[in-house]
Formats: sequence, C-alpha cells, structure tokens
Amino acid sequence: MRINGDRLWDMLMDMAKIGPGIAGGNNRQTLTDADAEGRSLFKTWCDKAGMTVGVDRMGTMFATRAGTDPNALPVYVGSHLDTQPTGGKYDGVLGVLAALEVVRTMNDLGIKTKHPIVVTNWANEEGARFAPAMLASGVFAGMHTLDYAYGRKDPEGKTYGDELKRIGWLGDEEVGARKMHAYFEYHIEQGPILEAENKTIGVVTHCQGLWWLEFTLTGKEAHTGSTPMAMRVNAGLAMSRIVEMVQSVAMENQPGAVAGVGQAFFSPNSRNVLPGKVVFTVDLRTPDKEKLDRMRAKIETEGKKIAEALGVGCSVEAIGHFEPVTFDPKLVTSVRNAAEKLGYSHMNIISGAGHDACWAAKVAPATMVMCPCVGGLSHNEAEEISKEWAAAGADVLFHAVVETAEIVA
Ligand code: HGY
Ligand code: MN
Ligand code: MN
Repeated sequence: MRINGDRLWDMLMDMAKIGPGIAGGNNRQTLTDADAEGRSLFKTWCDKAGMTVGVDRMGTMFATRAGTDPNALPVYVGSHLDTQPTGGKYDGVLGVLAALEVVRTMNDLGIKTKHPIVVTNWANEEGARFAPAMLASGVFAGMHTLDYAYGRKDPEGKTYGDELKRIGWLGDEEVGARKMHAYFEYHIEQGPILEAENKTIGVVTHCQGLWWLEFTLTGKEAHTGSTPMAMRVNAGLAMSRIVEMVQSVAMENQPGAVAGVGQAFFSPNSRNVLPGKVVFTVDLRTPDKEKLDRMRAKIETEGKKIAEALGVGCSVEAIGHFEPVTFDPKLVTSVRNAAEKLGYSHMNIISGAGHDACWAAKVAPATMVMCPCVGGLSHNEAEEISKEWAAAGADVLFHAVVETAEIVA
C-alpha cells in the first residue's frame, strides 16, 4: 500500500502558487491574506475528501475522517501551512498535505480504522510575524494563555487576535479541548544529514531545545559625522560585539549547539544617526538541557557586560523557549518498522528545527517522520526536495498512522 505521489506533488505545487515569494519560494506569513487563501484551498480539499473541518480560537484547523469507534481518541497528523517571509514550498506544507494524502489514499483503498484521523494545520508555527514560534500549538498544550497569544504583535504593531479576526479564521473551538490518541508530523529535515548519509527517511527520536533571547540595547541618538568617537554611546557597536560573543559561546560548546541572530531593528534606522535603540533576538539551540541553560546564562551575562562597557543600556527578555523533546518510543518504532517494511533507507535523527510536534508531545504520544532536503537548505526560497523523497516519507507516514489508528477493514 502506497500513497499517490503524483497527487501529493500536484497539491504541493498548487499550494505553492498561493503567496508566492520573489525567488521561487513562498511568502505566506501567518494571518495574512495569502494565509487565508491557502487555508481556504486546504479546506476545499478536505471537504472533497469527505472530512469535517473544525477551527479553534487560535485559528488552528482540524479536518476529521471518522473512525469506526466514536469513543476512540483520534490520531492527529499535521504540521503548518504558514511560511517564513522568504520561505520554501515544503517547510510545514509537506506535512499538512501528506497527512491529507494519507486520508485520500485511505479513501481510495476503502480502509476503515477504529480511531478517527484528524489532519491538522497549526496556526503560526513559524513565529516570523508573531513571536514565538509554534504559538498555536503552544496554547493548545497549555504553554501559553490565549490572552498572551492574542496580544503578540508583528513589526507593524498589529496583534495576533485582531489579524485572526480580520482574515475570518477565528474559530469557536476551545484551544486544547481536543484530546489525542497520538500525534504524527512529517517534515523536511531542514538540515544536511539525511542527504549526506544518503538516507531517505529520518526516524526522529528527539528535537533539540531552544531559547529566543530578545536584547534591547539603549544608546544615544547622535550625528554620525560630528560626534567624536569618545562621545558615542553606540548601541550598534554593542550589538555587533554581542553577536560575536554569541558565535564564540556556540563554538565553545561544539558539537551539538547552535546560536545566532536572524533579526535586528535599529531605531531610528537612519544612515547618519547613531541608533538610540537596537532590538535583536538571539536564537540558541542544543539537544542537551543543561548545556542549553548554561549557554543562555553565559550569553545574557556577557551581553550585559559588553553593553555596560560601552555605556549602553541592556535588557533581555526570553520570548521563546522549549526544552529538548524525547518523542514517544512506541511511535518512533512504528515509523522505523514502516520504513523497514517499505524498504526505504533510514536513520535515527534529532530534529534541529522546532516543530508543533514539540508541544503536541506535552499532551500526547508524539513523533515525526523526516525526508531529506537538497543541500540541507531551508528557510530559503531555494528550498528543494525530490518528488521521490516527498512520496517515500508520506508512505511511511501512511503506514505508521494507519497501524496506530488500528485498521478494522
Ligand atoms: O524555528 C524553528 O525551528 C521553526 O522553523 N519554526
Ligand atoms: Mn516547519
Ligand atoms: Mn520553518
């Protein structure tokens, strides 16, 4: 039994047309009009597959295929349709559409399962527009309150709550009321390991933990031409020294640790004005909990010392965090057995990127399936996978999900 790889690929290409990027990828950021359009297309496909679609108060979409036992908790299978501003066509999207393809294949084959199947599109996984990442699954798992989430602001000061209402995807379901028998997420690796090892399937045993540390540096706005160097209170210089220090802390903790800065805002952001304020986020990750917290402490302490030495004000706020995750051994085994049965090469892997599965694992047995991506590239419009890789992971997902949902006919 295999899924229909052509149909999956066609869905991926159709979804990729919505919120196109400028270099072949996607810019379908959460709660934008493009996101709303992608949600509508996904719902149309779910309706056609005979599923009933529910939406919760964070905007997460749940498409249900009935099981034979109405009291059996469903097997949830999902990921996210929102993208980075310069995102690829497969990050998140592959997992949602492969989950739908699993249901369409079950329909084709007339498979009945004891447990219902719920295909899930988690809202705001990326955290690019509204930090933190995995916001909706975080509320679902009880890690954030709904009020906190609704108040999160994008760089233009728009709130999550207002934007969700504006695009018309504010659902009525209480967030987290749904209970899961199990949760599966299929995702591209977003790193170079599977391709380099020539393995088709990643059997994901763990996910590394994360801190997002938002630094706010306060300097003194002054003329870049007429202010002598000794008189400067230079927040931009402080930021550059802190970024250098972050790099050193990560390199001192090799192997198995990463840290860097992807976003910075200068105010007033004028070429000939020294910045009065610089705000940037340090993204720090490692699978080792002790190391994660030790590195966080060092980066905060050293960052404050660097700022102080330059007379620059410094405050740090943790705006994102999750501990390293161990996925459910029984479900991990079901993924490995499926890859074996289907004859796909496979290896155990720790997820470098965060996923909604990390929060789902707090409330249910959860695991992931991964496929390679070309050059390990992701969060880049040139993100690419092969059609064969896409289908292989979806085949493994299909077998693991159907086994867990217990075929009855
Ligand atoms: O940041 C992450 O790991 C995910 O891509 N949102
Ligand atoms: Mn993702
Ligand atoms: Mn991503």
